[in-house]
Amino acid sequence: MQVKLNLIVGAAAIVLSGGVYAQDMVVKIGHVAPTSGSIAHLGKDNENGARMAIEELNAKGVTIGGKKVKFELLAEDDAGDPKQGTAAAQKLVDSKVMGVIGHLNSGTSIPASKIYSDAGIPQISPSATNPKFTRQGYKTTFRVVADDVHLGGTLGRYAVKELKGKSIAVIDDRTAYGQGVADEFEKGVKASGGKTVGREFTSDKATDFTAILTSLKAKKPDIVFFGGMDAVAGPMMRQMKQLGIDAKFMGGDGICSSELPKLAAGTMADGQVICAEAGGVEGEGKKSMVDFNAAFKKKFNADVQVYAPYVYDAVNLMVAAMVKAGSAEPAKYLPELAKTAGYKGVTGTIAFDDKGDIKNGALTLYTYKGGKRDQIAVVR
Ligand code: ABU
Repeated sequence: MQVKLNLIVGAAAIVLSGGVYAQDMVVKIGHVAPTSGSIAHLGKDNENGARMAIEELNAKGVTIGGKKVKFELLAEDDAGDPKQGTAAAQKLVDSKVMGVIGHLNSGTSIPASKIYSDAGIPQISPSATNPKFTRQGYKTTFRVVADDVHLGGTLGRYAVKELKGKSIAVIDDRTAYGQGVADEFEKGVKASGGKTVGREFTSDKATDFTAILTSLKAKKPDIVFFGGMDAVAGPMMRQMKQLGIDAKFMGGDGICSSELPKLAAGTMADGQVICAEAGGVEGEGKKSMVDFNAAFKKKFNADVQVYAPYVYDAVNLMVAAMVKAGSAEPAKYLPELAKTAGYKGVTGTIAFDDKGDIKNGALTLYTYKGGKRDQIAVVR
């Protein structure tokens, strides 16, 4: 049985039993990602990154404006669906969160950003890469990863200049992310003097790609680029193998997860896949990421998928802005958040530009060997 002991010290009542002192301030931070559906493994990865940050902050003890703070994580599932995304955003606004980390998808982050902007609540996405997210003129919208212009363009150039692709096919899932990154990839291919031989599309819920793959097979692609997520990419690779399409498989950050080899069910050859995470660390910065990955594995008994460390940094830099401002009130700490520069996170040094985008964001190119991600290079 919990025994409560109330002490009167001056004017402040202190409750010793529950770990929350009466003079503490509770600060709610929202997190939104799809923790149900086909990319729930990615949503849970993001949510765990937020959980880890919040638990560490509470264990360490943070004081804002002279008050000891207890952070509470309000985690919502938007299932990667734009309508559920706006409903989750409204729920968090109504719950009086002081800031939001998320959403995971561009297709949910973009419509939700209007709701947060109208409510004056800062939102940092750790993974939504569609450029529109930060180009709507909202002062509340931030992103700690590079965008699809950088991601798709770099992969397009890589396909032509490094992989020497001569016959490049492109597929996208018609989402804000998938279509956007595929468009940027095509631009990158063409700007490098390369050629695309076909463009097909599917959906983020499709499981049968026979028709589009059969159509592309006739064009003898040496590279297939897919704009979409790993849950679709895995079965697509399986069907490519069944149809005898012997091509490199490329994609953006949406396919670049630890889970992809499992989703491809043994059909992925070493070095066949090239993808890019929309961030990365080099040199001395690597240690912090390696340490984070080890701590995450120990805590959750799971490998980082892609973006847990970026979520972790997003929570911490939001709190750093609150501490600097001496207030967790959105209107008070938002100017400090916008001024973020030289913030040393586990994902590198973070500074925001005037749109709320990361300045000089990095990309990490990966392939897979022996069923594990294998880093090729960090590029800017
Ligand atoms: N950036 C890949 C996954 C999230 C998204 O932008 O939809």
